[in-house]
Amino acid sequence: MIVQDFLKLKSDKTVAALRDHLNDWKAAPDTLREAMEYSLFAGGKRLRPALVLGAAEMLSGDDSQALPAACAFEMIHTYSLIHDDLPAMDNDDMRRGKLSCHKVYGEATALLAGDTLLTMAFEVAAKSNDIRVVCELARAAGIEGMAGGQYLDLNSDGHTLDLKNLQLIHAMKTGALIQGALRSGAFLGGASEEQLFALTEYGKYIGLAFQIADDILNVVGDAQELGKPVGSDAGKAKMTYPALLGLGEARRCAQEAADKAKNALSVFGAQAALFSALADYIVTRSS
Ligand code: GRG
Repeated sequence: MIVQDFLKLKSDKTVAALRDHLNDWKAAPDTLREAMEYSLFAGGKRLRPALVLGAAEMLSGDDSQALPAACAFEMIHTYSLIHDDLPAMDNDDMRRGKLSCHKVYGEATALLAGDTLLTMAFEVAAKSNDIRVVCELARAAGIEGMAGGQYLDLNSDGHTLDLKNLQLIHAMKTGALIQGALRSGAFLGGASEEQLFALTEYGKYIGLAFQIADDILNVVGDAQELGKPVGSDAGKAKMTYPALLGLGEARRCAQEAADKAKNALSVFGAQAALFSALADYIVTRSS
């Protein structure tokens, strides 16, 4: 199966399950639900749920037990995008090719839509009946993960960072959720210690490759394909891989990270062919 087909298959499953979860909350205020659905169903690659489902399937041959965790990771990711676009953070008007949530529903509703997705993600994750998944989600999204990384990133604008600090911010802000998604899929697929370690390493390196590729796309990407304007990082004097190392070296670092990710998969042999191709897709993607 090619990577695009894999992502589409896992995306379709996740979207259907997300709709079921939202329909369960019968007493939800209409406009708040609409704002959550606006961002949740605006498209996107659904990379994090695909990692949860793909890891569980690679290990156990079945991904159905991992569907609640896949939904929970996508809910957290969508909350982060809604909050990141707010004027107090990155102040972006466009996301996934549409107006940002706060541009349509106002700041207070967008803030609450994000808060609600964050909170309800834990109810959904709990449906996996595996406390390790709930802890993994909290750690990935929390102070040593995405929220902590976002704080460091916002407070580094305009300052010169060295490569070590830039990598730390990338690992926390973007890598932690990607790694947590893989580890959750690994738990649900019954991973051995060795398999869990291998998927954790794979997650570390695809997370880095993903963020470097994101930095590069912000310089040379196509706004139409990305669904958001390009050049915004330079406009905000953000420290990124291309800003620090130049485009050529940034591309080399992205490919090096993808190669390390692929090496980490050696314990799985041919079973990991899809995840291996996914590492290459992450650095060559155009959106
Ligand atoms: C608000 C706590 C809080 C955190 C926000 C993830 C994040 C932290 C901000 C998003 C801004 C950004 C551009 C981050 C870099 C990489 C990234 C997460 C890009 C968006 O993820 P994709 O490409 O998005 O997977 P889609 O739309 O495909 O789901």
